[in-house]
Amino acid sequence: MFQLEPIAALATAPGIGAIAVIRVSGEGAIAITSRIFRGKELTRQESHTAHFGTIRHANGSIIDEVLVTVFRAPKSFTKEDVVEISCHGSEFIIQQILRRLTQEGVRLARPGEFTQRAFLNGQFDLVQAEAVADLIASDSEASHRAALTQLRGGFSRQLKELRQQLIDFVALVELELDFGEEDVEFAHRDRLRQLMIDIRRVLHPLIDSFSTGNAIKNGVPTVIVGKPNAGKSTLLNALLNEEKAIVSDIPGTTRDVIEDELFINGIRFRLIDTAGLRQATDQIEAIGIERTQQKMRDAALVVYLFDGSSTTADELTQTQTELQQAGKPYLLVGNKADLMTDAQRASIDHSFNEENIVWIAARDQRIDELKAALSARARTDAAMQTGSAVVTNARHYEHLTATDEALVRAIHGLDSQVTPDWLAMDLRVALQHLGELTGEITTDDLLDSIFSKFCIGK
Ligand SMILES: Nc1nc2c(ncn2[C@@H]2O[C@H](COP(=O)(O)OP(=O)(O)OP(=O)(O)O)[C@@H](O)[C@H]2O)c(=O)[nH]1
Ligand SMILES: [Mg+2]
Repeated sequence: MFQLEPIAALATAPGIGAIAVIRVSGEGAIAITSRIFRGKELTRQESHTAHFGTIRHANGSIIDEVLVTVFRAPKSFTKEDVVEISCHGSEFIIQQILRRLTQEGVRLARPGEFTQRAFLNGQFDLVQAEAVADLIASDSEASHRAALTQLRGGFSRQLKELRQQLIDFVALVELELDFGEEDVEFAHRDRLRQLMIDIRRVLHPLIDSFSTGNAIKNGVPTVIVGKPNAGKSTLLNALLNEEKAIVSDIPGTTRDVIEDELFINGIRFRLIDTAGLRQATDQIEAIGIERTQQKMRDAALVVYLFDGSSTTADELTQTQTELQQAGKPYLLVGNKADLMTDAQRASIDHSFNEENIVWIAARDQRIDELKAALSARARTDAAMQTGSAVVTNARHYEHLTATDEALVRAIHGLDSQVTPDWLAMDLRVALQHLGELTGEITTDDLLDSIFSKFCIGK
């Protein structure tokens, strides 16, 4: 296996820790480490073995006691010779060891360079390489699950196979071109159409999953709306457990949108408190209400909060109709349950027997039922539930949609019996996008832009 020049970097987080790991990869990694290590001769050790010893300055004085693990090509992360030096987690020791390595001809690694080598040596495809970065950055159960699914092959394996079949067809279509005027058809049109339909069937759930993917990465945008004084700001504060928004009994207190993040059962929500909906009394309030409406349009979920002690069932029915017309998923949440009698509550529940109303008392922190309802809503999203592949990356999304558009054009071309050269052109576009997606087609610029977003040592 071809190996590139040796590189090294700290693989663990910078700062003080019990142990730090320095990774060395590339041609001569084992021999070079052996030169600065006193213990067993590393070049004679088997792959996947760990050895205790010391790292020394050129003059023989000890820098640290370490444990060195040897991985021989191609059975390593990068598929090159790799050595991992576990030393004590001191900034000073780490710098000394890295300096010793560079004195012996090792270069300091660029961000993502280990993963880039692993990709170039065929350890995994581009989607999986990008999943490594996502996995490191994952900060919730949902984002962790999405990254792990991608790392383990996710959607790219399936797309690669379909792309291969499409390549075979394109070759046949292009063969037809060689016969110019003669009316020959090597590529079976019905089978080609079926293949394109099959590919689109794989693409669509992935394209649709992007909004879920976005929600996993950036939080489910959840907007709290309702009439003034319903208790929206009180609810935001209760959920966040901090006095984020001003609360008062003056209707129209909140004028602007207030946002913050919250994790509920491993799902990230982006909560948005808004100005109460009513006929505005001044210009500033009018702007605030316009913003509320904009946030409602952008949200994935609308929490409609009403004051249960002063809202009639008829008013609520009217609100419900409006929410249904807006076409957004919503939750009806009755606040100030503490001010209501059981009979009052039962009467509203009764007129809404088809739909559950979540009852809370935001001021008293009685909001558990709402928390459960929020996470249940997010989890009913099929992709989050089953752990099926979810597209979280805008680059993937763009290639998926571009592939789909090219296939639509090609199918349309088949229907109107375009000439093989037109057909071949659209198919080539689809192949190009599929190839760039999985990394079968790459450019240096693309790789640099992807891997430079990684951290050093990865
Ligand atoms: N009794 C009772 N009062 C509540 C409850 N939640 C909120 N309030 C009171 O209702 C009043 C209005 O609360 P806010 O949170 O400011 O209402 P809002 O919906 O943000 O109002 P605007 O910002 O004006 O649209 C305040 O006096 C709160 O203390 C509750 O669960 N029970
Ligand atoms: Mg408010």
